[in-house]
Parts: sequence; C-alpha cells; structure tokens
Amino acid sequence: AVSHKQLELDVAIIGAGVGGLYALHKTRNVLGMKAEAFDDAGGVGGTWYWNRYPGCRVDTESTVYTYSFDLDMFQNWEWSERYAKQPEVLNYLNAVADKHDLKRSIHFNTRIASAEWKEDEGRWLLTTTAGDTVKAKYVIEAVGLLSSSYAPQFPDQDKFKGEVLLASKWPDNAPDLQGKRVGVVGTGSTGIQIITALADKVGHLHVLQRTAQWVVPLGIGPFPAETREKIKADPHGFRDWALSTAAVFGFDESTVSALEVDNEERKRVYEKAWKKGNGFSFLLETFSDIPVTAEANKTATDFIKSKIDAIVTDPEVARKLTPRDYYAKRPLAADNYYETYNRDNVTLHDVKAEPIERYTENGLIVGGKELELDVVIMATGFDAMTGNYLKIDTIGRNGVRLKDAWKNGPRAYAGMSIADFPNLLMVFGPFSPFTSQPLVHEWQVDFLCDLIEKAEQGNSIIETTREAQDDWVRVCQEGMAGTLFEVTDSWINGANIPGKPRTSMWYMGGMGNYMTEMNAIRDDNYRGFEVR
Ligand code: NA7
Repeated sequence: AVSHKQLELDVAIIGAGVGGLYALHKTRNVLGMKAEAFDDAGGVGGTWYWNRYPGCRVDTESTVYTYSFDLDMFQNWEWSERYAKQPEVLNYLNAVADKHDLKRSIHFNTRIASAEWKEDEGRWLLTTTAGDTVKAKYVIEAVGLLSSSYAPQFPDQDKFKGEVLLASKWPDNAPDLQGKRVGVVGTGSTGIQIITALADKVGHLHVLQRTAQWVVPLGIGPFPAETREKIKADPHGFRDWALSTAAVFGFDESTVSALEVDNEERKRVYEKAWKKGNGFSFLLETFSDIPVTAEANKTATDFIKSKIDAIVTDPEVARKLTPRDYYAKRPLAADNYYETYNRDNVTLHDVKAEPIERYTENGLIVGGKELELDVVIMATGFDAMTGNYLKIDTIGRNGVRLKDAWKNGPRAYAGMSIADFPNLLMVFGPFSPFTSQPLVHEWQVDFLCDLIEKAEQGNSIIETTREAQDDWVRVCQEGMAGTLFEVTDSWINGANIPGKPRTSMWYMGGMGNYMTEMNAIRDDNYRGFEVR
C-alpha cells in the first residue's frame, strides 16, 4: 500500500505566486507560525511561472509591480525596463523567495484537490491529488485571479500534424517558431503580446481574431530614473501614494470628465496618453468617465479609431480591427500593434464572420477553407477570479460546498473571506478592489495576518457573517451597476467562459476607499469577521 504523508500546520497556503509567497513570509517569518505553501507548479512565481510565451511581460509599470515589504529590494532592485519581461519578473520572485528562505516551506508539484472544514477539530483537512493530507487551522488561498487557463478545443485536434501550444502553459521545449506558419487564436492581452513579438520572427503569422479590441501603445523603455530616485528617497511614501489611488497603477486617476473639455483639449490629452503608452493610463488617467458613460467612452474610441485608420494601410483590415464594443474591458496595450498588420507576412482573419471549424492534418478549416499551419497558439484566456477556487472541492460548515454556494456567481466578504467557510482566507478573492496586484496582495495579507493574530488570542476562529457578506456584495454590485464594464463582454464579468454566471465580482470604489472601509471594519472590532 502507498503510505500517505500527513502534515499538521497552523497555516496552509495554497499558491506560491505573488500573494502566496508574501503570505508565507508573513505567517512563518513574522508571526512565527507553522506555515507551509502548496503549488502545482515546479517553482515559485504563479502566473509568472506558467506564462512563458514569446513577448510575455507586465503591462503595469514595474514601479508598482513589486513588493514593498522588503525595503532594501523595493528601493534597490534594478528593473531594467519600465515594463519588465517575464523572465525578469520570475527572477525577482525567485530572489525574494531565496532571500527570505521561503522555498524550504513550499511543496512544489503538489495540487490541493479538496478542502474540508472539520467543525469538531476547528481545522481544515486538505487532501492533495496524490492522497497526502494536511491539517491546518487557517487556509490562505492565493490561487490567482487569472490563472485557471481556458483552452477551448476545436474538433479533430488529434489529426493535426503540427503543434498546438497554450500560451498560459507555455512548454519549455516549445518548437523554434523561426520561419514557421503560426496561427494565434485570441487577441486579448496575451494575444497582442504574442502577435507583436512574433510577427518579424515567423514565416507567416495568421491572427485568428474573434472580437477586435481597443489597443493603445505600451511605451516600452528603460526603468524611469526619476521614479527610482523617488522610491529610494521615500519608499513608504511612494507605496502609500500608489495604494491611495483607485487602481494602483502608479498614476493618479483623472477627475475631469471627457465631456467637460473641448475637442482640442481632449485630443491633446489623448495624444499625450498615446505617446506615453499604457492601457490603464489611457483609460483612467486621461478622463474620469470613459468606463462610465457611453458619450465619454465614444470620445476615447473615436480617438483610437482615428489612429487605426491612420496606421493601417488596408482599409478592409482597418475595418476588421475596429471594435464594436465599448472601451470597457481590461484595457490593452502593446507597441506597434496596429502597425503589425501592415506586414506582408501577417494576415488577419475575422473568425466571428468565418469561424474556426476544425483541424485537419495540415492546419485549420477557417470559414470553409483550409489554412495551412505548423503551429497553433491558443491565447484564449482564463476562467478569471473564481476558476481556481472552484477547482478545489471545498466543503465548509454543515457540508456546504463552495460550488453550490457560488452557483449563481461568487459571494464573499471584503474580497478575503466567505460565510460558511470559517478560517478560509483569500488573497484577492471575489469582490476585491479592481486594481493591479502585488501591492494590494501585500495589503490584504497584512490585514489577514492581523486578523489571524487576533483570532490566536481567542479560540482561533474567524467566521464571516452572512449579513456582512450580503452587504458587501450588494455595495459592490451597486458600484458596478451602470458602468460600461458591466455591459461589455469580458473576463471581468465572467462573459468569456461559456456557461459561467455573468455577474459583478469586484469592489469598484478604488483601493483608497477600500482601505478606508477596511480600516473602519478593523477599528470596529473586525466587524463582519466574527473573531472568536
Ligand atoms: P482574454 O483577454 O480573455 O482574451 C482571450 C481571447 O481569446 C479573446 O480575444 C477571445 O475572443 C479569444 N477566444 C476565446 N475563445 C475563443 C474561441 N473559441 N475562438 C476564437 N477566439 C477565442 O485573455 P488573455 O489571456 O489575453 O488576457 C487575460 C488577462 O491576463 C489580461 O487581461 C491580463 O490581466 C492578464 P472574444 O473576445 O471572447 O471573442
């Protein structure tokens, strides 16, 4: 018989990405608890471990795509670029893990299959896919917002003699694409990075676009020296300022309506943002109401459309590249995106008009015609926010299953906990603020660790009330209602996954307001969390 390992912990952390690493550091190194982490990857890094596709990089400025807890690293880590490439981000996360000696407490290649609350013991029982068990007082799930890959399959894939690669699980032994005929399915953040990175390397690039998206330049360049100086001089001040903004992208959001200025001023603002680059900056730093009203939104899309028309030489290609949707999905940015379609070796296919039907030996049937391909790259996105939580069969108080509790969409309190699931804590869970990640992960982990410390003074139980959860969800849904994010199909509202309930899953009030609310909750004896 196979003998299974049994482990007893204070804190079990699921995930060794940006959130999980910091949760491990904080609980083990700072609070001195017996804490260990579990990840199905072979190393640290979470999303940065798996996403190794060509062109992969952050499109959030590296100035805020970082931890702040290690002051020395925050001040002195030498990012080479304003938008670090994937190997550099992964290298940074490894360096953090090594410096804080985290890896010895991480079980790699280990997937947690189920989690069950044992009421009589006040413990969670986790079981791995290998059958090993872990008992822990607290479980911190840091499982990733955009980590559960979505990979639709076209019929007859087994007949295809070429290779099909999934961008978000890019294999180390991926074939050399030099000179190859490559098809890219998907034109979200991932697709546009791949397309712009591969166009001048492959033989022919076929872009299989189902829905066009608004894309602005990213503005790749060296890490800005003046920001480096600012962070060095006052790291906490810089961090606190970044957290005080709504989206934590390293700029102050505009408070000016796009409709309160004249045409010329609008053009000046958009032109400046276009030159600077960055999707979030174009959406939020220019004017305050682009994602809020159709009229304001149109001023932004008219501007981007004018760029598409000016850049793309073939009017039919320009037409296909022009979205019909609002500019209210996750905003995209890549340098020379539209320029890429002027290349002779790049062909744009509108697969909404002419669908991808099936594979053949030599490629794909698209719109009834065979497209010969050596490699197909799937950049088809993620079951965002809830996907990874629901992959773990989670059973809370009185046998309540998470998949039933979330049948019509997720329910959670403050983005960090769920009624009926005591001591199950989440880093960036549903109804978290709509922001960039690392600094917000840190903030939530700090909050959760304060909560754990408080629980440790009593009976070690943190139990979110249904009432607090209902209130939080209602406030979040009211905040989302009426925004264009709600009515525009994307992973933000679950519309990208067939059959997934389409709901709001975000706190839309911004990080600054979120912290104010959370601090008030803490001062009110952790209202809603019922620490016993
Ligand atoms: P996204 O933004 O969800 O994009 C996925 C793309 O894949 C999008 O263009 C989809 O078209 C396309 N897609 C999905 N299924 C199909 C099928 N069956 N046929 C053709 N095309 C399809 O995912 P990304 O990975 O690019 O980015 C996700 C986030 O990760 C990103 O926002 C960053 O925050 C990091 P659709 O629009 O659904 O028609």
